[in-house]
Amino acid sequence: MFKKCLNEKRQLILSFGMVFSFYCPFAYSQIVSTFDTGTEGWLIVQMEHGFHFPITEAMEPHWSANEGLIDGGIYTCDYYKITLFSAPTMFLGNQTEAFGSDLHFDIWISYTSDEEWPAVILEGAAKNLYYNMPPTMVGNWTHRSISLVGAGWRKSWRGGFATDTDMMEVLANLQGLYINAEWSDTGDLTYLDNVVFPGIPHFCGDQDHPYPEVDLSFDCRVDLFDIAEFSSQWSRIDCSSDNDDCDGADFNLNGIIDLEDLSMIASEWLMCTDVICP
Ligand SMILES: [Ca+2]
Ligand SMILES: [Ca+2]
Ligand SMILES: [Ca+2]
Ligand SMILES: [Ca+2]
Repeated sequence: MFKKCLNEKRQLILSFGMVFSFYCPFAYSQIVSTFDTGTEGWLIVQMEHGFHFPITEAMEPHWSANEGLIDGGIYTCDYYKITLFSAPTMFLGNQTEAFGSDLHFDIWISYTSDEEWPAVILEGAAKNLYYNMPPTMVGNWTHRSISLVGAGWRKSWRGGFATDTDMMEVLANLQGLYINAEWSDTGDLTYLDNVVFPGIPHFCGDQDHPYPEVDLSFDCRVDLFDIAEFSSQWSRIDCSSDNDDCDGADFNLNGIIDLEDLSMIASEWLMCTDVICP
């Protein structure tokens, strides 16, 4: 048995068996996180007791170069009421192409209360879907494969079963993909590796999520960060291609930064074109 989260790392390293996973040949586009060199944008988030939304906290997971199933992996202790791994925006947005395919991942848990809990939660624009499973064996990497169809999914932790239509609806505007890191009533220490999602990678700046015209910070949002960058260029009269049109702040390309450019920010104020927008 493992007693505490971080105190037991030595024991964990010794216990890591190499249980390799097998995936089907890749016939469609997919999004993959193998964590070989870092956390790849994943977060640890908090859900309320009972696996209720909203998500109320977030932080970066721990990363280890050699404690994944293969090379690097991410892990978390039991930091929150309910602690979950949260996928980056690349996994989100319109993922209807993923319908009918399988989500894969490898997970390693340290503690269990031997109860069935949500293994994966999908957050949609108007509804959420939960896939309950018993815990994996403590101290063993276990491969999980979960079908992205209605069957087997529920509309809340203990709620009614979902239909294919529910799954299509959620995948059409996927707002969150969460893999549960809580498998014990007491402390947890959970590792994750090799997440394979059969969808299309989405990110700010791609064809479906272009930068707003006045997005100087290139985050697909027009907000105070852009105002800050714009202010640093204010009243310049030397904008040209030599200085990238005053680092992009000369929106109307007339060589000067003035109220006309500011009014263009105003016209796009709070615009969001990101994969997830508030
Ligand atoms: Ca890895
Ligand atoms: Ca716990
Ligand atoms: Ca911006
Ligand atoms: Ca101008």
